[in-house]
Amino acid sequence: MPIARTYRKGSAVTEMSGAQSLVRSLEEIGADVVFGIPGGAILPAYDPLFDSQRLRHILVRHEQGAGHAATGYAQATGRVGVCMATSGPGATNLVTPIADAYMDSVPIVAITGQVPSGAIGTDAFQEADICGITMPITKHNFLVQNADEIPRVLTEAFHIASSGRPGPVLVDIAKDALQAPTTFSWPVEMQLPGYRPSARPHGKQVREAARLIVDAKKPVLYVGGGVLKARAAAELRALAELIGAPVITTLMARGAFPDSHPQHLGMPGMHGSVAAVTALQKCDLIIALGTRFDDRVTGKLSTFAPDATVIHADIDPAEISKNRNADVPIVGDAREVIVDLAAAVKSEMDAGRQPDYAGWWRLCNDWKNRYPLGWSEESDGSLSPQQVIQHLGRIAGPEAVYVAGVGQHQMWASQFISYENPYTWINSGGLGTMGFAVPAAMGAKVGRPDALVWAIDGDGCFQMTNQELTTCAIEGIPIKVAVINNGSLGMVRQWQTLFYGSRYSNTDLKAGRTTYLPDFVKLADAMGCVGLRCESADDIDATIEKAMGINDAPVVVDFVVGKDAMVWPMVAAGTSNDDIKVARDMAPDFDYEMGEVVSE
Ligand SMILES: Cc1ncc(C[n+]2csc(CCOP(=O)(O)OP(=O)(O)O)c2C)c(N)n1
Repeated sequence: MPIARTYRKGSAVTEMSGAQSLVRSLEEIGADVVFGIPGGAILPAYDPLFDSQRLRHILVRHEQGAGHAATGYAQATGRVGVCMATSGPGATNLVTPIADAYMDSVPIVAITGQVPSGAIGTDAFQEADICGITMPITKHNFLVQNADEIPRVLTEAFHIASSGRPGPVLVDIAKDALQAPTTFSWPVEMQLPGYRPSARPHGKQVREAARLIVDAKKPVLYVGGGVLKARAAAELRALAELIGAPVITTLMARGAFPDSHPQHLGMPGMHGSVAAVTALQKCDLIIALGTRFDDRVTGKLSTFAPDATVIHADIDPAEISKNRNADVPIVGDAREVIVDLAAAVKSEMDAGRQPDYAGWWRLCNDWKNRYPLGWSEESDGSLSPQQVIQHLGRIAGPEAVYVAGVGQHQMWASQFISYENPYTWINSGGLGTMGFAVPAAMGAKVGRPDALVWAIDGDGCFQMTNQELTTCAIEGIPIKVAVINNGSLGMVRQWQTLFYGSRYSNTDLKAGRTTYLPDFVKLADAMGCVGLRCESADDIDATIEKAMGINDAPVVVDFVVGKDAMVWPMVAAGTSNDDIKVARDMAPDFDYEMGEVVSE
């Protein structure tokens, strides 16, 4: 978000406290929502916040919820999410969501109170060196001990969070700085001499990339979350259709390219589609856009895409050649890169150099048709989690926003819902944070109140942060939650089945009990939500439709599903993508069709 646009020019210099200056700065920057919990050190800020007409404060039940809500808000809207906490335990409760936002490059600003400046370093009550603690998990952090600095630091924090490669910024403000008298005028000038993220790609590199694209026989567009951050879905589609190459979207990029598009092969990686994983593995050219060759995508790195030349475009130069050497590195904003690349490819085509991928498409389409995503029914007749999620996606539709927790349900939600639009899929990709879904869905719904927001959560994840449903009920945030309740820590159980001889050490959440424990319907009711339960395939659609009809309260649907379902395909951790399995001990049969790709 270009912060400068939100400046209101010409305000007079006004005397006020540091705390008032903080609230005014947030208002002037254009923030509209703060998720947080007060406490001693941040208390001065809560007093003027009480009077603000432009800032809505949402009182969460746990600071982790505030942080994930800020992330959900940012991911759904493209604006900076804001969370606030007191010093010590308030601040340390933000550590997980800050790390989560850092891994997924999400622009959030976390504001924490700090003990008075004279007490810093004395082990004062509720003192924690949150700047030190969050140094490696923030894009930048500030310790403010002088009230006069508050407007400038806030301006810089929002700018750093949202520009270049987005990320979390922490602003820790000593209590005495909040209480001290200061003057306020707006706008303020930023002092960031060393911070100049470069958005414009280098023309020579782009032309080189275009030449490789038209010469390639087996290219793949490997699209990551950076394309969504750059708001470049439309430009991506134009480029993809111009080139005509297969497209794969990572877990962080689901929705950046329509799932229904014939050029889409699906998601790569550990639980990616056979077509996407194999195309990446067998291609001769990777066009990587806003993506980082994460280990979950590459599998065993030394065996990844052995024949591929790599074009790697990213706004963060540190990503280029970090994991896989880039033959053509392009540093720049994904939207600018895509637009320039399309123009350069067009020039090549106009000069008579037409790409020809017909042979490659025969292979890709064959993999796509031969190995579609699917599942087998539960042997004990219980509800299939994949079926629940697929029906939810069909009924809620492609305009809804889906927010997942972490585990099997997250992978199924990525696989079995058809994402047709950008910003309709929000999840914790890099950190894999259980407990993400409910608070992130709350933040998404606050940011986009008109959107239908469904959290798809596991029963393990749900038990980590469901208390934010009370926040949702009180604050009028009617999210819907589908708890995919398999009674276990399913993803860990799956690994125990496959790699630990089915020894289920500490993954049975009910320790063998057959009762509902906890009873999610009663729990929902206790938190001011409507609770529903579905245990049979015949009731899936009616239950979802019933939930869809309730819009004056949050809804929790307890889908009681079988515990033995597994996520397939799978590339086991540390193994090569060549060893992808479509089911237990079942590898796809590639032998018949590989060989030289020749176009007719
Ligand atoms: C905070 C945190 N703790 C532990 C893990 C390790 N972990 C990954 S998936 C998973 C199980 C999740 O269980 P559940 O929410 O029930 O989802 P399911 O896999 O059954 O769909 C665990 C424990 C994690 N990712 N995050």
